[in-house]
Amino acid sequence: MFITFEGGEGSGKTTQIQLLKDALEAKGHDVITTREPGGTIEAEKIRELLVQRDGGDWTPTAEAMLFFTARHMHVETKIKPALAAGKIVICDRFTDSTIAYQGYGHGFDLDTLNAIKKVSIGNMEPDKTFILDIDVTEGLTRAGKRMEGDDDGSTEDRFERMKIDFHENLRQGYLTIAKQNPNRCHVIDASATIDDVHLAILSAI
Ligand code: Z5A
Repeated sequence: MFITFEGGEGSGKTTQIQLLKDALEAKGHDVITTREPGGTIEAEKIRELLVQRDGGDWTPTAEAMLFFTARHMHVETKIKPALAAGKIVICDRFTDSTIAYQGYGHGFDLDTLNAIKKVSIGNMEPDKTFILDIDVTEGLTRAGKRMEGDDDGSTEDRFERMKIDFHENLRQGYLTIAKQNPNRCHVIDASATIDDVHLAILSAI
């Protein structure tokens, strides 16, 4: 089974992925977690170009193709082999992020994005997607809190620094994706406590 987590900044994906992994392993499943952009050596190199503050001033087309180049490598060399070996793969972000961020957020043409997707990964789709939905200000406050703490010295904040309107468009984009894919996508209220969000995810699984 291929499970993805989606949502805006500070929605709690990383926290919930770890809890779900632990719960599935406790039931005897073989689980790997991974993330996008990244997940393989090559894709992590592309991640640096995309998310670092000084990663580069990409045109929208170049940026979209870089996300899908990383995704192609990730799917071919990590996700498909793990699924073939019977593992559950839980991925932090996947194609829905590109549709939401580059498409609904930045206004990149959705038909062009879907054409790039087709060339890059064919019909590869997750079996289940959890969209962690949270009020934009609340999510950004959570993400900001973490940045102020500066515990890891991270400068991966190029997207977090964008304007609030962008984040609102992004949130609505995710809700539209969920409506268009009701069997695959579950919208989870991410403003609840960590434990309650986890229970909602387990019950959907
Ligand atoms: N991007 C893109 O544009 N196009 C694409 O195709 C892809 C990505 C794949 C990197 O993503 C950036 O790339 C991302 C989109 C863009 N933009 N940004 N930023 P990322 O996944 O690496 O980065 P992120 O979205 O910022 O994720 P994050 O910082 O790792 O946040 P998170 O995983 O959603 O949340 P968290 O780390 O689990 O929690 C954040 C804080 O909130 C932390 O202190 C938690 O303890 C706290 N938290 C979590 N849950 C709760 C609850 N329920 N209550 C209270 N506090 C909570």
